[in-house]
Amino acid sequence: MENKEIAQLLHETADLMEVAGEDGFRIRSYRNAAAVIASYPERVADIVCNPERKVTDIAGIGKGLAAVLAEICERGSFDRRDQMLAKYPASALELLKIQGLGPKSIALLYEHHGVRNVDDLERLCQERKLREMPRMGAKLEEKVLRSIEAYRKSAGRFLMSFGRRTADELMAEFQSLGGIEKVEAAGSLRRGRETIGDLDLLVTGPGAAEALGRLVKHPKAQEVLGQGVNKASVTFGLERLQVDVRALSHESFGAAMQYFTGSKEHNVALRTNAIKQGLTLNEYGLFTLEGNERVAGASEEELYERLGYAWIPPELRENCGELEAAQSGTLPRLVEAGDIRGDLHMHTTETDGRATLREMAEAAAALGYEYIAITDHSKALAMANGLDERRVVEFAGKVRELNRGGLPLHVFSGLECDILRDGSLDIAEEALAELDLVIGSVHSHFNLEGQEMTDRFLRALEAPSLRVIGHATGRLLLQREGYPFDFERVAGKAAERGVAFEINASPERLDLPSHLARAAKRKGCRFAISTDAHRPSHFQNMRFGVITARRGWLEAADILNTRPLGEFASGLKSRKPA
Ligand code: DGT
Ligand code: CA
Ligand code: CA
Ligand code: ZN
Repeated sequence: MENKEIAQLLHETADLMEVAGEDGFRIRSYRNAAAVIASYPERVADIVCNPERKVTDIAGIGKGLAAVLAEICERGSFDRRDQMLAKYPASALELLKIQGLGPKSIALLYEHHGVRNVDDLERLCQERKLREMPRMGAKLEEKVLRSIEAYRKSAGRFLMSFGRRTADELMAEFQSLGGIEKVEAAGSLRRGRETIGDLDLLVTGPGAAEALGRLVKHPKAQEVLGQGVNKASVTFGLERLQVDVRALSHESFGAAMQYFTGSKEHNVALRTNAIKQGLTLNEYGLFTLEGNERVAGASEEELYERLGYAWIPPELRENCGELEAAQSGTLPRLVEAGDIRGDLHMHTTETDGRATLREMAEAAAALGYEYIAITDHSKALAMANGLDERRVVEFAGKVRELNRGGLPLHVFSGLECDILRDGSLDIAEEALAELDLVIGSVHSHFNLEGQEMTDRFLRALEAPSLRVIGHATGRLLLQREGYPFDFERVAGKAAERGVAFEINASPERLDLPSHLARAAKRKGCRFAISTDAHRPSHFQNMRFGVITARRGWLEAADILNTRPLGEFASGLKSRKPA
């Protein structure tokens, strides 16, 4: 069992105990252990099974938890969890994901109205009975109904990063079987959507049939949904992500990649165009309507070419103008991971990051970056020990000092400065002027009306030192919708003021969303793709930011951190980014 799976069992149990109103100490110890295990560098299950190791040597794991872990590794559950599940069904867990309801309310609704799942809760709201409960009211009832709708939209979907990890794991296993000519991910993962519904893998080669067998017998396969000669489907891992694997002949591989990459809308438009040319397109190839002769199929390139299109990067295949552009030779040259020369948003032990300034700088240098900006939090984020004016000035000095220490990259001093409710920045302009790069972010008062939020951003954009707007919509994928505001107006002003939008590459944010990045580009905006790293390993998330930028049709020239150091530095000084 993987660390993440163990952590999930502990969290789940803690959630249910919270619903049951149990003693907080036990709940906290489960949650702490879950956090420790989730980020532990070794497989904790291996330590549990190894008689020569002691799991209690891990900080945060005591005797009680060691027994729990032994039970989990033996039978995939533990006593306390089973007891809780007997009391509250697993479906009660999804109620905790509805914004506006805490564990106490859920317990109350369960006891008084037998609410056991989201459907029950929705019915209760529609019958206007939630508002009659003590301290709940009509406003909460409306909020809960809205949250249910948002929850349903995201239910059963997974973060792109999780899909990528699972795909990489399975693809490596298939490769190791031998006889695999190609194995690739298609579907929404290949298109770089921020969330995926299921995973679509394609294999070809003499070992392809064996790969299907490997999938259905995989130790992490929970349920086999289907198994045929050319296709197998399972639910995978505790998350029960659906994985479809298809085996194809060499001559059909390109056509299958094209078909199963989608999107459906893109494919429908492409097929319609094929028919106009007397051709028919399916997952096996491109054929003549009369005579059914194969004209293409082994590669996507030949298929698009035969239909009169340039090859279209998967990120653009949403039928949003890419087919027209591919016909007229006007596709953008999308930014690539290799174009990125620095990371412009990260945190250190100065505030809530896990590594020091120097450790972050060295880790970034090891990735080959030419520069980074270190942008810790400002004082409004007291919980994160945000910097006040005095510490901001000191911090700028520390960074100057660091740059004198012979690092192989340049460090810019920065700040992720809170945009307060009224749109003013949290730190006085005098102190901000000491820094190279100020990002402005919203971290509070998410519930403003659209107009007020728009005014808040418009005012923030007046601040002389502001260079970038951080994670502009505030969305948290699968958890929280972004707050509403007039994006077009804010983007218009950002372009005028020479303020760039961040594309936050953290997999649970991917903010700006790609459609807004495209809209902002049309307004003349520039962008920064940044990871918001809180530890060196987070630098790896850059790829997800780049994919999001590509889905927004962005080119290297649109993105500040593709500039060579000198050009980037003079752009910061001259205010108008080049
Ligand atoms: P997802 O899994 O919800 O994140 O989204 P996709 O795009 O991966 O959708 P999925 O897994 O249902 O199908 C993969 C691709 O296969 C899809 O993008 C287009 C193609 N496809 C599947 N079913 C159909 C269909 O009925 N008609 C057409 N034209 N294409 C289909
Ligand atoms: Ca899919
Ligand atoms: Ca699928
Ligand atoms: Zn932030």
